Amino acid sequence: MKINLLLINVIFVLAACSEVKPPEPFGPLPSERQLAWHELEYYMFVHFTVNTFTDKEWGYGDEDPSVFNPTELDCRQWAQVAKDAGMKGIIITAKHHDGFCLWPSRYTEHSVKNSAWRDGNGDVLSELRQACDEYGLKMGVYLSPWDRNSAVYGTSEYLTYYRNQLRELLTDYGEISEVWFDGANGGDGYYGGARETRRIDNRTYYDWSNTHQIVRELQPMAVMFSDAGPDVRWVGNERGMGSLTNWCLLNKDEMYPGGNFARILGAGNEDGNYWVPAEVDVSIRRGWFYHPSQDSFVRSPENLMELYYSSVGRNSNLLLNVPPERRGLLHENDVRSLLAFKELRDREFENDLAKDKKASSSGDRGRGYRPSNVNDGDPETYWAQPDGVTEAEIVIDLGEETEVNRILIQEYIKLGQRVQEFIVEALIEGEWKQLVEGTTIGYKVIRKLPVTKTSRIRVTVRKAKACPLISNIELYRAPGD
Ligand code: FUL
Repeated sequence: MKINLLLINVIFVLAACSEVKPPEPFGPLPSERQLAWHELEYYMFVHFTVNTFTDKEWGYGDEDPSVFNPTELDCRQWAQVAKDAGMKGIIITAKHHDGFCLWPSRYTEHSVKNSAWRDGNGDVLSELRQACDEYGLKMGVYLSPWDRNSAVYGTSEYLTYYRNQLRELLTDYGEISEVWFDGANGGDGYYGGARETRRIDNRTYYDWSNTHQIVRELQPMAVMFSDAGPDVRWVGNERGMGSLTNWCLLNKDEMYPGGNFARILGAGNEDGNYWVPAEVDVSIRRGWFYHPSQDSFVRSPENLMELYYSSVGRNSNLLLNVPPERRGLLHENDVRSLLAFKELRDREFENDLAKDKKASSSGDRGRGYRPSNVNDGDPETYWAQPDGVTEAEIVIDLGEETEVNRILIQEYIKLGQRVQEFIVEALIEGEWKQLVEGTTIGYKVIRKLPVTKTSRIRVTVRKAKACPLISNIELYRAPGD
């Protein structure tokens, strides 16, 4: 009996020793809150304030609060549309540069409490909170650092005011998933009646590191966006263009919101020492706010599809702005386009041709890291190479001649972003033909391929910073080319 037990123990110990060691993390890693953010991929931006009623993009700060009077405001309509469009959340301009607050802030009179809407008893933020909860959406807030209404803007007193408002937003409205710190800063404004130009030093004025602490303390899972992170970075343009080479890494120590870094922000820094992935913010219309004159200039579903490829398809998240109109509803043209885009997208990625097909590779790390991990539908499993091996190829055998024209690839980013160069090839009449040459992968890339009939697709990582870890490969035949 004793001998048998001993034997069993020995077998267990031996089995444990033969377990393949997981790869070591490489370079900066995403935090838990950043990982959750990556998975959101696509969500709605809502620009709404007095500008909606004054037909402006940047309010001067001297608006009479009573102009804010949406006659049919219904945040549930926004949430319903976001949900039906496949978006995962809504980020709202709680306060834009005009200083008008969509919630009844205790620290200013320039807010909904002095508007005609709901006789001054309304609170857009709490209505949005309820709607997001009802539809299972995340909620984020944009709190403009620049405030053209505040009499104290430009002095140190303003910082206290700004932080008090931030605390209100982060305390009174449930779980906030993202806090958006805009980069536009300083210039002319009403400033409590002074009507003058006030300049601040972007670098020092806001004492950002202490402002960030407030967010960490009150909403530990919220990511903070700005030109320079700390958690999510601007992509460097408002045209919806993610960069083909896109590192989730940034040397952000020398950067600050409103600085002149657009050139760097697209690609990030290959040798960056922080994980700060890119978010693409872009509007469905020409302006950020609603203007009746733009009703017929709403992006088409096809155009939105292109935006999706140039953002989510390039290792970025897509924050698509859909501005409510004066009733306080999303305009029917925008809604139509968004929902048609959802249908297009569903058709585009309807049938993953790689799913569960035979995958084989030039080599792998061993048990637990086999090529079949790339198409098992489990984001937690990945195909990995032994330490030190930075080139690798994997072949997906489609079983029969099949038309493909899209490929989606994901790295297992929990252990760092590694791939520097990759190619995709198809086997055609016995020869490998190159379809795509790429650089970074990161959380996700989706690339269009020429329509190709083939039985095998090969993905080769040509260069990586450390052994590549690929968690997912999908293949599609999207309609058209
Ligand atoms: C910019 C602002 O000045 C625009 O009004 C808009 O809010 C955009 C998202 O960010 O910096």
